[in-house]
Amino acid sequence: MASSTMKATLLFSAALTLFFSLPIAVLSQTPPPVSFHHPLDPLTEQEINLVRTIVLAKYPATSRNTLRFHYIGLDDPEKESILKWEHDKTIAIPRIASVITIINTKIHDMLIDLKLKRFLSDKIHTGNGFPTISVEEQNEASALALSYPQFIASMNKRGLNLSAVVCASYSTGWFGEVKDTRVVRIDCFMNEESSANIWMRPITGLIIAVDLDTMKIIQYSDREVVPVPTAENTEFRASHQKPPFGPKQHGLASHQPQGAGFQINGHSVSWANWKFHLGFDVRAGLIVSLASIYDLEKHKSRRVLYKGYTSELFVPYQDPGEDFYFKTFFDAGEFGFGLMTVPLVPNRDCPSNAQFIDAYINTDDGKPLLVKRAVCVFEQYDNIMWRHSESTVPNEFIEESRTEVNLVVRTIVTVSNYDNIVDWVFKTTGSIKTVISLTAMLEVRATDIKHKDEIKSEQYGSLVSANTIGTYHDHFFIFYLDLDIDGVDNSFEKVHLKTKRITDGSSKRKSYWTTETEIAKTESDAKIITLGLSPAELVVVNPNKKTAIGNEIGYRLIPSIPAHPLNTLDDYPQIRGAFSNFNVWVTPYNRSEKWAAGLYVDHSRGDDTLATWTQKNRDIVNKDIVLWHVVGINHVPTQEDFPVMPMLSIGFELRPTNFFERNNALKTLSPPDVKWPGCPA
Ligand SMILES: *[C@@H]1O[C@H](CO)[C@@H](O)[C@H](O)[C@H]1NC(C)=O
Ligand SMILES: *[C@@H]1O[C@H](CO)[C@@H](O)[C@H](O)[C@H]1NC(C)=O
Ligand SMILES: [Cu+2]
Repeated sequence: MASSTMKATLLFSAALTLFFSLPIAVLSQTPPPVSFHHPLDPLTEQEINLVRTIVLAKYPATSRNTLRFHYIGLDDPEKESILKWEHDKTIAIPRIASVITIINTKIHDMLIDLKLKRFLSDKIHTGNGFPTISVEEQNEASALALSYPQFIASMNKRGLNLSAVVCASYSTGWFGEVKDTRVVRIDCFMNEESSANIWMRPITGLIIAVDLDTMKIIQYSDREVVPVPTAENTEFRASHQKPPFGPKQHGLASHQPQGAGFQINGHSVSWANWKFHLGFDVRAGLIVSLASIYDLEKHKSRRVLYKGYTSELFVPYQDPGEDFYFKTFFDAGEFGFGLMTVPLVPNRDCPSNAQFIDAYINTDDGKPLLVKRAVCVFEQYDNIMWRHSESTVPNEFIEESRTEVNLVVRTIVTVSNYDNIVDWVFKTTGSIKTVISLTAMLEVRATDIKHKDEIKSEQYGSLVSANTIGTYHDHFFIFYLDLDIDGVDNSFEKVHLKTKRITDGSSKRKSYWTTETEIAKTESDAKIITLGLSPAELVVVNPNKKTAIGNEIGYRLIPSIPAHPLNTLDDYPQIRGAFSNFNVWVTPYNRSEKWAAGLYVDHSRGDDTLATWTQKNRDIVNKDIVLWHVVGINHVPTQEDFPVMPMLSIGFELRPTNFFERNNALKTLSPPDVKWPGCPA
């Protein structure tokens, strides 16, 4: 949730100065590489600057305070034209920027043609909800508290050192208000020398609300004084830890003497039998597009995924008290998954054999900001792809296996206290595994309770340390998966596993199970809650293509461990986050249905969500369809989540299901053994 930490401004590239200082001779020998331009490439630094110039030319007299850029991104090219372009690169694809600005408190939804350098449209949004809150606004709002006289008085009353107080801003959602404005709440924390772990040291009991349009504190109340939990045992920096240390760990390295087995050309990646494109967006973060796998037998590349990304992340906390009830965050729509993407740390976040891709996001004055190493790509040795020990044949013992090397695409989105590690893992067998790992710090409330025996009333969380309640909450990620299984027109099937009784005495058995296939005809048929689902395979098939022996070509979703919301359907956050009501949804492809909680999510009212779109109950048979998958956890904090929470991973697999004639594991030879320098073979 919310962020107030300033994106490092040190990230601006020094590449340009370097380039011009090169001697001429070098320049003439190696002309600067012309980067391959793909129509799905994210907007470049120059293009973001161009957007700014065009918008400021139309609204010249406007100061930064009354004109802010809340979103600058690539307007999705028409899918049809991209599919044609793949076969004929001479087809001109328009290059259009989608821009959301707030100008004098009016929300403008703009389309700008970057080739013609002009506006295509400029509409005022009059519906519910506001755009993503900018990082700069959050910082300005958070800073207001520190100079607010009543706040200073509150700190004095508590005996807290004002210079050691830091504040963060939080989106406030919607709770049935008839009229609402762009309001955030501010929470503050102690940041003393003794611990950098501010999240374990909240200053509980204050209500501070800021109107972002006027940038003023509009509500302040000091409700109760609760002691700030002590810094003891909360510090996380290794350099500040005191002995004893343990357990001891040995070094381990990835070493590829043959070099990387993948190529990155601009934003296009090819590796083993896979090809795909990696886009980036300030709202979605990483976008995987045009993923196709080469079929050795059919001698061609076959499409699996047209586009996949995290459409939203809903994190509702379960403390209904005055200072917590509003904490029901939408990390993509309110804060921007791309805006919150952090530069990956080589050898820490990604192994030494990784390659990195930079990204540009926009600041709220419309300027490009470089996020170095926003995405990494690396090969990972995973031991066994397939193996067998054959001991049944007399006088023969065969041990046969193939080593699995996977390709991982990783990005990390840190929204204040929580870090979300998103991995897309490609396997030569055709599977795509998507793994979300949560780590970082809990969102806690201070209490005077020091021991569980003292708890006399509902605390809405677990006591994770003395004076510290780790609030119950959920994380619901929703993935947008526009699968195109060997072609655009697909259907969604539920293959039910059904118990059959044997009553006629034809077998010694009393039962067996078999399959019954149900084709989801409309959107309602495809809404699935995986918690408690009776066994079924969830398969996206291409009903127009069959294998040589007659099976429908498909890919199935092996869902994540089930997570289901427990809030009632009429609770305001749940209306806004209604996409989490089901784990699986299927919709007909619609270019404007991208954001599962709506386009304008801050203070949204749930009238533009996956749940409202699918009320039309559209036909989904043999059509271009999109699969949406909700992955999540209901989080009951424990003492091991304090003072930091190690990675907790959840994920799903898209697995070929009668897509290939036979498994390609046999033809995928294991890579050669690696000889280490100085080691006997
Ligand atoms: C107050 O906090 C600041 C910043 O952490 C620190 O430099 C200063 O020494 C603190 N003052 C007292 C009296 O603790
Ligand atoms: C596409 O989505 C938009 C937004 O939900 C909707 O207004 C429009 O009717 C949809 N088009 C179709 C053909 O369903
Ligand atoms: Cu959690």
